[in-house]
Amino acid sequence: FLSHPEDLGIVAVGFSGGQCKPGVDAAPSALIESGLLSQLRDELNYKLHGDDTVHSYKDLVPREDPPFRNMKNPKAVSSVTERLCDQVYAHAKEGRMVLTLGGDHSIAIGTVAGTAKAVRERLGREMAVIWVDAHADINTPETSGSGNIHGMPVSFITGLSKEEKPEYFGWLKSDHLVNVRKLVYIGLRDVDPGEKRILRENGIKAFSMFDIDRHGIGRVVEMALAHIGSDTPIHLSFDVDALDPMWAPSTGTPVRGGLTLREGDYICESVHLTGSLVAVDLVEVNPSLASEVELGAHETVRAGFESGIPNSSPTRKTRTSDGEGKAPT
Ligand code: Z70
Ligand code: MN
Ligand code: MN
Ligand code: MN
Repeated sequence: FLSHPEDLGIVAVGFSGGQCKPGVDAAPSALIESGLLSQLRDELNYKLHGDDTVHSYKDLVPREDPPFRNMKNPKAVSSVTERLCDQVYAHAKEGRMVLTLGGDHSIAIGTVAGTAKAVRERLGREMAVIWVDAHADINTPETSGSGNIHGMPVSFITGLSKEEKPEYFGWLKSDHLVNVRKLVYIGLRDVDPGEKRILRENGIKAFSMFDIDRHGIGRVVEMALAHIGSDTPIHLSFDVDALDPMWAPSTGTPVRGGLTLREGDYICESVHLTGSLVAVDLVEVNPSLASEVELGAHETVRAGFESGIPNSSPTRKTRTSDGEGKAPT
């Protein structure tokens, strides 16, 4: 689906307003300082587009931003994701894969909206989303107990949450949205009661840690891809808290009993191998939240680094002599 498989659009989002803990806005710089972009450029031979600067979107964050329908920082998150949607759309419209470095998971409202719209326009088809996370992030403003928008992005991008007012996500139109039948979760283990009801009532496909224990990661990814259907563009939204805190302790809401580093890598590698991957988000890395695990922040950045790169799959290395990447089959 990519007209330029060797080109990669990079968007670095230093934004943390979708939740309450500072520090997740520092993740893009930490990932870049640890060498993520230079590895993509120099070792994996991607041509990077977009600047190396981290966007803070300070101009979009209003001084006064009282809760609206129970959402915290609603205007800030709405206007940042609206801008981000345009940035991601601009890359995707050119036929590039897009890698977005978050930031908390609320930013996926913008990234998914941007790719969904570009995929509709370029390819005339609906996109699928694979959401790798300990959490379902599908609360509506009304079911959310916390009011944190990083627990709600999936409800907005599927149209389960709706709002007319443009300053409160009313900018989301039907061409930004993803069908609930094209959504699949991997890694769930901390889902709110209201979210369980939403998943059940909408028949949303979800592979929890229980399913991974039962079937193994290989079979789970196979079933997830079968659910999406072949020949469907895929947006992979990867919350680093899907990984077990042993591998990724520096995140706002660590939940024990998660994916091993290899299982996380395996998901990314397998999805990339399909040749249908059009965008990746890497979110919720919080370098400032160290833990009792030695070098927690450093390890989390490294883990995010490994899982965030659409790399190490054989297709990346399949190149023709003139340097053009061959479309994966
Ligand atoms: C809870 C909520 C969440 C990440 C926590 C938690 C959501 N379901 N997501 N950490 N990454 O507040 O809605
Ligand atoms: Mn090209
Ligand atoms: Mn999440
Ligand atoms: Mn999460």
